[in-house]
Amino acid sequence: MTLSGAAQNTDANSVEAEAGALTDGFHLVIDALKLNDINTIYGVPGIPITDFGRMAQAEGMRVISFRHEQHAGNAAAIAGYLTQKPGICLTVSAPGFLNGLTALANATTNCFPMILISGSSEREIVDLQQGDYEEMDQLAIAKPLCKAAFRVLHAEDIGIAVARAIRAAVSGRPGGVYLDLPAKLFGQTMDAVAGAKSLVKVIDPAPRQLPAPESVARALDVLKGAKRPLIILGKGAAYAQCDDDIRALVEQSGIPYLPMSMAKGLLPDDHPQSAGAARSLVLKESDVVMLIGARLNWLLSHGKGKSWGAPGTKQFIQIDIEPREMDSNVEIAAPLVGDIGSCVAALLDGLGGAWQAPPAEWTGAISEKKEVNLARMAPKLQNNNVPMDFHGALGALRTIVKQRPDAILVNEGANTLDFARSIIDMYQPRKRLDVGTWGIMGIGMGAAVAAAVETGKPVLAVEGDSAFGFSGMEVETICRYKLPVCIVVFNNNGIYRGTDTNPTGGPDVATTVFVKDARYDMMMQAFGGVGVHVTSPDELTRAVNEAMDSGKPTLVNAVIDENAGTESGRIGNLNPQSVVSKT
Ligand code: ADP
Ligand code: TZD
Ligand code: MG
Repeated sequence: MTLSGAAQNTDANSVEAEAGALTDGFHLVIDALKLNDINTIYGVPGIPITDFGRMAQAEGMRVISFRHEQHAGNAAAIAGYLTQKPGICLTVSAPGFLNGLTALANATTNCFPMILISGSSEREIVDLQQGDYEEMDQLAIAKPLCKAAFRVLHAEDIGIAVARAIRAAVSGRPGGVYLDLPAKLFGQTMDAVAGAKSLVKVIDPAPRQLPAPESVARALDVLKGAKRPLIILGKGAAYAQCDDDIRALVEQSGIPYLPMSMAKGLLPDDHPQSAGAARSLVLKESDVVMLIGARLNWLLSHGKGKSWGAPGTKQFIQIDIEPREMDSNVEIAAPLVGDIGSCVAALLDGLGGAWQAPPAEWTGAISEKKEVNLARMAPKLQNNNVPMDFHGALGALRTIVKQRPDAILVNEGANTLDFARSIIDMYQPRKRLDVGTWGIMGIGMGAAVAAAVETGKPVLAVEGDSAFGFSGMEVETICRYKLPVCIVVFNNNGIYRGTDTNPTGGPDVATTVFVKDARYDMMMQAFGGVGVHVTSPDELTRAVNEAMDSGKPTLVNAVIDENAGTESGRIGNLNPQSVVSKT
């Protein structure tokens, strides 16, 4: 990764200073970030960080101002995921900080490196609770929600604090870090030469962590004993950026693999070894499962229960940098603790010539199942119904993504998410950004902005109408920075469906229903972007292709049959049921 650079840390000599000149807290923070190759800030201005943002821009940093801190924070998290450098989110004190905190907690949950930098009010007043402007003990509140939290009181400590924040965010299991900068710190001055010397360029911020040889041997033993092996690739594997080795391991071992949603495209979804279209079969029938950067959380039914077949019939190998992840839900027969790059390289080394590909019975059964499922799906994806159903609309987008494999897909919603995840194939690593571990709504526009800013590639955001609403105001941000983002709102008049009614027959509409036939496209037009209203898959195809060719900020309001969705998409089983009443 770029942060580590050459090992030329010593005295921060890349920041030059004139003898006798002064520097201050503002400039030391900026210089500390730049020294560590961090050149982009996502935030919202206000007291006490308005001037900091201005100065950062004046010093050549890219400062992207949002309309709400949560979306700036989500952008920072996605920037971290895409680049392996911590994304920076900058907020004002108390309320701005709290708005950013959701994103910080979400980043930590997803193992994305980011740093939330918030201005804060004066320590003396906060600690005596004397009612300062936006008073809050932010450090204490942030601590349980992130990997590490630091406060800086003296300008000469800024260099080391930024270095610690960077290292905490990206080393080991990546996550969110909070950096508390009280207003007074920014104005503190110090000798510029001493200031430059106080900065730290982090050497090797995310050191390789090699797996123990005996752990590698154990993992290979378990793998070799398998009759029905399966590899599960998670977003940790995508984050690790060792794409070629992962592909080599899958292909040389001949083992079928299942990508978790953000690992789609790490190998192309049309790869012959992909078991994506035979998910239930492989989860149930496999006898050895190797997890690479994927946790056995709710997304994998905790490795237990019906979806995994009879208890005790499966052995797990798990590759993860976090030792405490092992045995979190079920026994891990072969824990392989280390960074994915090193672990996969060690396994590749150990496969050697004696490796036997999995039995044809197993791979054949998977291929058969895939064919049946894909053949069943194909005609649905080609329907040209008006109003559109999810299959017809997503069939159109699936073709567009196939033709534009380097575009980044952002995806959130319930039905809009669940159907898109299985219907839209991905072809390149780290091209799919979605609701992640929490299944959180509201990541959409932050993720879209960061994807465009960090990669310069076109972005296609496929959004449920509810999901879009959580960050919808950021269409102004997208227009303001003229980002190549095409948003498609799957407008089914509400959450899951637009058809619910108020059980009392009273004047309020049902809790899941929105204004009928809303024109989200006009929101984009309000800020000078392109807004298009479409009702058929053909119109949708035309509008999205046009947007992606032009690179102009575009919002396509795609009318979806309000009857088409199901409750909670595909996770309705997680809803608690009342035994008393059923409405
Ligand atoms: P998914 O949701 O795709 O299943 P998770 O977020 O549950 O993925 O799991 C990602 C896992 O990857 C985490 O347990 C994290 O510790 C691990 N991880 C992240 N980066 C690395 C890395 N470079 N090396 C090893 N493990 C990693
Ligand atoms: N709030 C947050 C922050 N995250 C959530 N996941 C939810 C609320 C609950 N929720 C879901 O899990 S999906 C969803 C909500 C509100 C919206 C689904 O409606 P949609 O998608 O319009 O986005 P479909 O296509 O109509 O199903
Ligand atoms: Mg909806």
